[in-house]
Amino acid sequence: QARTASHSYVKYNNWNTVKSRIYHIITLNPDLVSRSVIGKTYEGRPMYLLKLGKNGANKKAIFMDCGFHAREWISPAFCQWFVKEAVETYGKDSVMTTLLDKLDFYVLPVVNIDGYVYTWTNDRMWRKTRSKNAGTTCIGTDPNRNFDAGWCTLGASDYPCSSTYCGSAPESEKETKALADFIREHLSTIKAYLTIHSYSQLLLFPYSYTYNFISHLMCSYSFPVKLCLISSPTDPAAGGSDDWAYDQGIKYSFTFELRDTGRYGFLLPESQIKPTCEETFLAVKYIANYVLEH
Ligand code: ING
Ligand code: ZN
Repeated sequence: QARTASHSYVKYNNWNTVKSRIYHIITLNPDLVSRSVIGKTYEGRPMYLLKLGKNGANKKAIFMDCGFHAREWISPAFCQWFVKEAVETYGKDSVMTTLLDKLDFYVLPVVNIDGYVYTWTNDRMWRKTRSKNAGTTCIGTDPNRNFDAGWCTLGASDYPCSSTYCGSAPESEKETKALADFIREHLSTIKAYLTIHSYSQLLLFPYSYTYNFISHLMCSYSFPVKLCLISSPTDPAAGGSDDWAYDQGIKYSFTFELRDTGRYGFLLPESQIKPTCEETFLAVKYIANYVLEH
């Protein structure tokens, strides 16, 4: 990967560029953003987690991750956008100012870094992690089938060559284990879990591993009609992180499927980064505000 590429929020950025932008943002906003490492990927890359918010006691937190699936490039683009927009509107926009004063956002900009790098260097349509599987040359596990939520019972494959391979066990992947460990350790503060995917323009809520809807349907919480209308169950699929987070007691747990509805699919043109991030930012802000008030 070239180290020279400069970062842009309206372009897709490779991992090195994302990494240096993260460093840059922290340096410029030390009172709002900090960084920790929650683990290492299979190929040994540090998994950076950003914490956004003013220092304060007993703050609720919202956890958001991007880049589970390598080819869904709009997803990491959104996490980067979110951090930028939050920092830039703090002190200007009253809602964002309150949110960062009263809440912490944990943002994991890319979960599956190895896969993301691989989509830049080798195969644009790669989805899974890059871990080796015993007894086959097929590589990788689907990180969103690798959580302990009805693991591998539905909509997942136990065949390592499948793009929805559930892995050898729940949390077999270093990336999913690191994420799950962090959430388990912060369960007393994390009130919402948001995971950003693409594509299809849906807001999904638990459960995906059974046909049962959760008792805490968003609409019954008087979420705006706009969000309710795009809510829809997916085809059942077990082992997803939103279902797992919900089962940990995080009742506001959602999977965002960003643009588009299929015309470009994973190859969403860069001209759509800005509108996609703007609309998604509004939704995340809305949910965060809701969580703060309930
Ligand atoms: N969609 C999700 C996937 O992992 C999903 C849909 C959400 C499945 C939650 C299971 C649980 O297949 C994409 N685009 O990745
Ligand atoms: Zn996905």
